[in-house]
Amino acid sequence: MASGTPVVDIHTHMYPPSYIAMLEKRTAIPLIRKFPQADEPRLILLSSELESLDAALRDAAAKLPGRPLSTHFASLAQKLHFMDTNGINISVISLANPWFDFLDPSEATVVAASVNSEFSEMCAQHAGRLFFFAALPLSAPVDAITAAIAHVQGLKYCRGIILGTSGLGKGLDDPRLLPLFNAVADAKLLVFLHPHYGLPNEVYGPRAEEYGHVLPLALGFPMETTIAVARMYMAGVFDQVPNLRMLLAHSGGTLPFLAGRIESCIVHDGHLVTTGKVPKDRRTIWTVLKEQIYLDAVIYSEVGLQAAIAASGADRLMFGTDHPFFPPIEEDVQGPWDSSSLNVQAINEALGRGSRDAAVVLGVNAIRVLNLRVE
Ligand code: 5CU
Repeated sequence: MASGTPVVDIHTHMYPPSYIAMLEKRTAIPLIRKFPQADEPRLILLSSELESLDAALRDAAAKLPGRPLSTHFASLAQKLHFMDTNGINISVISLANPWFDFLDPSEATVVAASVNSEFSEMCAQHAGRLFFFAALPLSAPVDAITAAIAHVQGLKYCRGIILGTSGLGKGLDDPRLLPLFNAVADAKLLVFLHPHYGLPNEVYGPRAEEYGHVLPLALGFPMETTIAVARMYMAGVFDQVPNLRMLLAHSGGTLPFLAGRIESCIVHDGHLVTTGKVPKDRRTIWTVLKEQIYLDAVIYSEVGLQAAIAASGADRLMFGTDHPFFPPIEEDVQGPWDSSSLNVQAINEALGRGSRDAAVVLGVNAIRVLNLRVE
């Protein structure tokens, strides 16, 4: 990393202790479960992990489900240690998936307020090094969600909202979300869009278990993000909420690569064109990418990053690590992580080590866009 360049990690998660305690009590995913054959408890989050969870509950010799719940998920000291060993000056931490999506409406509001306050207090312990994206109680009534937006807007270190793709249960093109998108935009909070639900498990085929987490994480997650944003675009959400600003996880899924195809499908859709839904002066998805969307640089290779740069511009890209997911398997987890250094390497290869553009992506953009200063 170029010396003097502030490095900001905008994609870095935690489950604070109160959230961990909640998952330990659950019997349906997301949950935390101990298995006699492993030292660390297992964190089971994804529907694609259900089959291996069932198998491990039946047979102690079966492969362990989910991922180990290491101290990296819940310990603030560990987050700071990770930052120090990976050359990261500032982190914008966020609750990891699936946020509060699974909570009963009767408890969502109270749990969200408490966890968001917990994030704020963690940031206060390391003022200037930590900021956070809050999460909303999306299963609660709309009035309660609006009140939650006002609550987090008032938290000193909050810089945005982390949001999944399910919205109020029907996706992000749901018209009921418009007042909420307006409220978030008016509060000048950036929406960090992050996947969780992936694609239906059938897509991965009957042998999916043999392939570990590769298909749901490498392909399911990015496609989920791509489809969610394409639905928002097709529904006109970006035009209806012009001051909405979104940061897309994993360099926008496949959006930079597929934007041209989306455009071509729009202008060649006879029904859309003849019913006046493709006006000549519409903002194309390319324009929305350059005006309302930021992308993280969590794509692990120069090729993907070049697509993100071409689509949104280096001034709209921000470094991230996805810590504590993707720990080293064979090296020391207390040392540098290659899931972090691969993203630094991609930035250096795409933009030139030590260049202004590399510095901008590594940290300058995040500081500017998210106002990462403590007044
Ligand atoms: O490994 C995983 O399942 C995940 C996850 O659930 N969320 C995330 O941000 N990255 C990886």
